Amino acid sequence: MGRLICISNRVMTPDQMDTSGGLAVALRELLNQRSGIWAGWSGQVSESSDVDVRRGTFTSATIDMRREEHEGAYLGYSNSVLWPVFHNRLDLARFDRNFFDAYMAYNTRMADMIAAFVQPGDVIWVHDYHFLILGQLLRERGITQPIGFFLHIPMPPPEAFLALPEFRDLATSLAAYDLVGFQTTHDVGNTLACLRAAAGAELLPSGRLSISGESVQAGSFPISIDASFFSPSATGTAPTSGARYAGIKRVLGVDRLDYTKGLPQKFRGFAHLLKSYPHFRKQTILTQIAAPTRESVEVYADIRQELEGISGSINGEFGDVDWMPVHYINRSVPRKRLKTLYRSAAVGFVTPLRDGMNLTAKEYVASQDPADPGVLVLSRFAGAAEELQDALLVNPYCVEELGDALAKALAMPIEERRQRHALLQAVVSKRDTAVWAADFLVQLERSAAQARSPFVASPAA
Ligand code: ADQ
Repeated sequence: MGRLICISNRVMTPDQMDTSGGLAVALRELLNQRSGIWAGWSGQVSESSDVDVRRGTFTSATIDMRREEHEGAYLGYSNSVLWPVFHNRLDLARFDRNFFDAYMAYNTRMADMIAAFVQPGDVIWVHDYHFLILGQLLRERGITQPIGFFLHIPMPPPEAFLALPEFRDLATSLAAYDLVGFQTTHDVGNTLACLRAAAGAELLPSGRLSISGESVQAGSFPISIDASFFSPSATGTAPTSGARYAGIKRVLGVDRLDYTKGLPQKFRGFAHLLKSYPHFRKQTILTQIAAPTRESVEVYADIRQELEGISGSINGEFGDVDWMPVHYINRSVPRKRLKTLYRSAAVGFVTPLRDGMNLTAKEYVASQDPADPGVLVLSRFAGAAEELQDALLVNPYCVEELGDALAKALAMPIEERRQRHALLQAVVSKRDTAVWAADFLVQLERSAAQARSPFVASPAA
């Protein structure tokens, strides 16, 4: 088996013991097994061109971003253009030609660094929207090894994709990969529609997509979590969800503080519950953990202020000396604490307006006591909804629907809670992140072999 080279925006170094998430754990395991290289951003902004290489059970290779790249490629093109457009928020996109130039410049420097490492037999796996065009830049440097790409965020419909001034370049650059992976079958459908509209792509009888004389395989690989970490039978787990917050049922939200996560609507949905179902007053609280993120992008500062305003007004309207309905915590919490919180919550309230997958939904399910599980209320527009059909699925834009779903969840009989949870748990525990990554890599090598086989019809044949 050849070495694996992973490229993602943030990177773990071999000396970093504390892995913050399931994906980091899974990638580290894979890289250990395949004496791989993890390449990306060091997290530092400087004018240095040095590559920081650290060797351990795997190797990390990182570069600093130059100030112009940080502003133009990272805060600019990645997070103020691609992120809003791919989440169908054209109104929040900031189109600026300099952003794309900086994105190209940063991807080019990353391609140069990786090209210097690649050896025969290596397999390359590029992650996410920060590096959409990296595959093409690697091909231009003569790299013929298998290259796969996985998009962690949703693929937009063509109406949004075509609003990107660079839509043609982005669409054709995907043809450089052997495999492009998405979170859901819906994303794969959008990809086909976008590539058709942007670059005249066609679906070949082999199932591959042909774009500008090249062919690429597209597939759905729903990402999962490290379910065993969250399992209630794991050591160090808190009391069951039966022992609720002093007799009060907790509705829990855990999100990055991002406009895609639908937090204002979520808060208003909770207010609707208190207004329309007054018997739940003093019987329930909403705990919202919201980790600050991308604070130097203006819209992120706006949403923070908006949420402080809404939570204050709900507490002002409904709160009492002995009960505050909204507990809004504006920071990140350690994963062990998160597990305890998930376990103690009667309802997992996960209502993004749009989300690639949403790992919180899966983590909540995995943390429940099967004998007395809580209820997952989940947005239809989270990628996770494609698999988690037995959650209470809601329209996250409709505040009344959110409040009604909470009322239903809080009153749900134990038999129904157990039944729904068993079905959801079966999905979550079926494939963990390690299985997800292994599936992707098997498909990648298969697709690369198919593309290089003289017996497979090429698009021109
Ligand atoms: P994110 O948008 O970051 O990821 P999500 O899938 O919810 O969204 O993952 C967040 C992770 O961070 C979860 O593991 C969660 O536990 C943790 N987290 C969130 N808020 C936290 C807090 N306040 N404190 C501590 N931990 C917190 C992107 C895409 C998603 C996709 C993932 C993985 O936007 O759609 O599911 O990548 O592919």
